[in-house]
Amino acid sequence: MAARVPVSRLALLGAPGSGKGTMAHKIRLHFGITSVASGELLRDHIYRRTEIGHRARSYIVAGRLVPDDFITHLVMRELQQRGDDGWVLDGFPRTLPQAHALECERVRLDAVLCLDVPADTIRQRLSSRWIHARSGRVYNTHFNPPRNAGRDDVTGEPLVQRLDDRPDAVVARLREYRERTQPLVTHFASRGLLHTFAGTETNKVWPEIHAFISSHVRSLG
Ligand code: G5P
Ligand code: MG
Repeated sequence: MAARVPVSRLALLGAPGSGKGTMAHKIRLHFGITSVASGELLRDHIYRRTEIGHRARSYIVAGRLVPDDFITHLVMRELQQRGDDGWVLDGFPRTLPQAHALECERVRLDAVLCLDVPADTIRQRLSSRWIHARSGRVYNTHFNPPRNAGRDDVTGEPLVQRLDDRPDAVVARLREYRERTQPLVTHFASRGLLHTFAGTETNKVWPEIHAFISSHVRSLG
């Protein structure tokens, strides 16, 4: 049973494959704080073949970030629907204009958790990631394999690889991260919000994040 916590507004920052989605899942299980994952929102639109999905698809396939105003609008709409509850932002903001847009809208962040994982580890993880397209459930043939190979644990439906986990798209995503997202590290550090967690194994980093959130949430009192 997940422990309920007072309002908490967190953002996860980190390269593709650094484990943002995996950590967001653990945070929900342990603290009951649900996530708003910008990539998941876009993939859901692509799956449902909406106009938004149609616009986003070519950027995602190429491993490029979608335009700032486009994703900001989508995430802000989702946050408004959540009301005053806490949340974990997974994958947003990831450019300076996106961070400024949050500030302009007076959306308060309590802390930014930055996952620092080496590029070699990331490439290995992404080449063995499989997802259930309809729900977004994530598996990894080494780390958290499905109970039946190639099948979703809940529905039994076939798993697929993400459009942007091909090696050339991964190279492009890592470049976008270096050039457009890493400046946020300095930005959030200067605001006293940045907390970095380094490591190559999620299960070894998790206890540090768990301890941080436990003490941080209490201190919000
Ligand atoms: P996303 O969806 O935000 P990325 O590229 O930021 O995508 P990604 O790939 O979803 O991030 P992650 O969530 O950080 O990675 O990592 P994860 O899925 O939890 O873990 C990766 C794999 O490693 C999984 O298979 C997991 O099981 C496994 N794993 C975890 N821990 C371990 C471990 O300890 N050991 C091992 N062996 N495996 C492990 O964005 C996608 C696209 O959407 C657009 C862009 O086009 C973007 O490229 N987009 C935006 N564009 C502009 N602005 C934004 N804010 C945007 N947000 C999304
Ligand atoms: Mg993710």
